[in-house]
Amino acid sequence: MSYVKEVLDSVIKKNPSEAEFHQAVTEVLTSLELAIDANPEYRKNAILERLVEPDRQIMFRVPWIDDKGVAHVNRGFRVQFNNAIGPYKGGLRLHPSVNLGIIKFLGFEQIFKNSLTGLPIGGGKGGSDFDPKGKSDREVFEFCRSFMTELCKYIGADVDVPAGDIGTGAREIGYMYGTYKRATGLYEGVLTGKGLTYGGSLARKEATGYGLVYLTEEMLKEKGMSFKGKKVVISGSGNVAIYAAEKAMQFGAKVVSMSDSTGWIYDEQGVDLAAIKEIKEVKRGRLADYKNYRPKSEYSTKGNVWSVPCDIALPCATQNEINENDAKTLIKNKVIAVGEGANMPSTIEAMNQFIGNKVLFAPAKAANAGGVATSALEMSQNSQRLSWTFEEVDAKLHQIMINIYKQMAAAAEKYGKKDNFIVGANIAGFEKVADAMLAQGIQ
Ligand code: NDP
Ligand code: 2IT
Repeated sequence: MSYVKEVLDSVIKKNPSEAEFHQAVTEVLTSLELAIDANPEYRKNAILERLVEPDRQIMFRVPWIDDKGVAHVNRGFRVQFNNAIGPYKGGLRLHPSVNLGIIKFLGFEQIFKNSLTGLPIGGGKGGSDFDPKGKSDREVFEFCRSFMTELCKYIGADVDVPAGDIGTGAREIGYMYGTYKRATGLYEGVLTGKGLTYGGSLARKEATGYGLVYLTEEMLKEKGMSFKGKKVVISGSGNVAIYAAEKAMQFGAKVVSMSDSTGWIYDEQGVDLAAIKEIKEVKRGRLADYKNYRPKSEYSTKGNVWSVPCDIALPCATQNEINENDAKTLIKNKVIAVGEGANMPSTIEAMNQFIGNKVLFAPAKAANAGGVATSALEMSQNSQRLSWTFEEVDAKLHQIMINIYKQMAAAAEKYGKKDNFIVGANIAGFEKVADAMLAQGIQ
């Protein structure tokens, strides 16, 4: 049996009922086979067995009291996956669907993504099944304070540095930072995505979406194309989606569709991003309200945005939001490029459709790495006790995304898989981590 197959079988056997983790490991390991076979040291040193087993998985009780005085208990997670190249780094997801398998898939992906940034950050992820939707600020504060009261024992600026993800934005990071500072007495860069008045970095809010468009633009450029004049469809209307839309528009594209977890909009004129920001960022409302801003737009709760004909598709909501049929629909409608803003938004079958039909496909761990890369830039600024300008950070982010494109394109070509950026990104991310693990001995 091949080494990869052996490890995959063992992951599935040892971690039953972690479907998303199985999917992420299957996707990565199968695409690493060429690099693994080329270097017998990996097997001899159990590199894959060590990569798929987190350094540690922390699970804890998060009790909090709502506005009516009723007590609730959520489950908190932090999976510290791999710190071969730097302190654990990765976001905190707050969503009712969160479970150990989801946090492990995200933490596993984060190892390779963080390696691709070229910056010294290891892989980790955390979160809770708490649902911030419909909660008051006070309730969110109560939850965040309780969550960090326990989490603060396991993290630190040189140990593990969490950040935002679905459901965790500047408000939650602020409450958590305050609790960490109070509990430990330390004023340090233990979280990223902080507010600008207490150590946050300019351009972090925009970074994931902007980075996604920078990398997708690079991929198009290589084929003599660009965003200019293209029709773009984006899923989600959260942090990643909004700033992907903003940069795509700055690059001359027209964004015609966006969505949230209840429905999606179609606006033939191109979406009014100021309206979307007001609905989602200020009012924390629903996209159904968009019609009040643009009466001629359409809103639907049936089907999804992938039925809208487009040149470029940017999934920016959540995992497995593009299945094989969605991919076929996009291909039938002549999509040119897909850039993954969310983590693992395409199923393995959907990815195979894109690659098999020569759609330019930028996989998540490369395409959305701009967020964590800029988090690492925030860590650098915190360590230096300096703040860089928006332009400085944005220029560094742009260069990092160009470098990621070059790395994944070169690795794909080196292994005879030109333009297969799934293979390219996985191998390029893997090699650096594996070499660091080999150098540090069996740990
Ligand atoms: P937000 O919470 O800001 O926004 C998430 C958006 O996706 C919302 O519009 C939300 O709808 C929608 N959504 C979330 N879950 C579901 C679901 N189960 N079904 C349908 N729609 C859903 O999160 P982010 O923008 O930060 O994250 C989006 C994706 O990008 C995630 O996959 C995340 O892991 C990934 N990512 C985020 C980074 C970051 O820096 N924030 C960095 C790299 C990747 P609604 O408004 O109804 O809740
Ligand atoms: O998935 C991701 O890369 C993130 N949610 C951002 C992580 C970070 O540490 O900025």
